Amino acid sequence: MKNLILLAAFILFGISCNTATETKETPEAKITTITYKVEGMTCSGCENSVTSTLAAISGVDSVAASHVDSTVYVSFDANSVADADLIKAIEAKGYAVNGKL
Ligand SMILES: [Cu+2]
Repeated sequence: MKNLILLAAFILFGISCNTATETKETPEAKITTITYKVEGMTCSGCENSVTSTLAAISGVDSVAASHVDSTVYVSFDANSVADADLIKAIEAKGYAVNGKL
């Protein structure tokens, strides 16, 4: 009988441990929008290059680039991707990020 109580205690302990891990909260999306000042875009091809590069990054929601205004608007989940990574990706394409609007 004592063994049975011990066994029951172990089972209960196991169940409570499982529920503890299952109810772990997943972080909610923290949608952030930034408009970068980007130098070096001269045509719609440049806009497409920047747009497709950023859109391919996980966590990026939407992108709008304009070579006329020298701006790149990005909407993203700040819990998935960092602002600095977006800047790095733009600069890796050969354009210069000159701050934000
Ligand atoms: Cu171009």
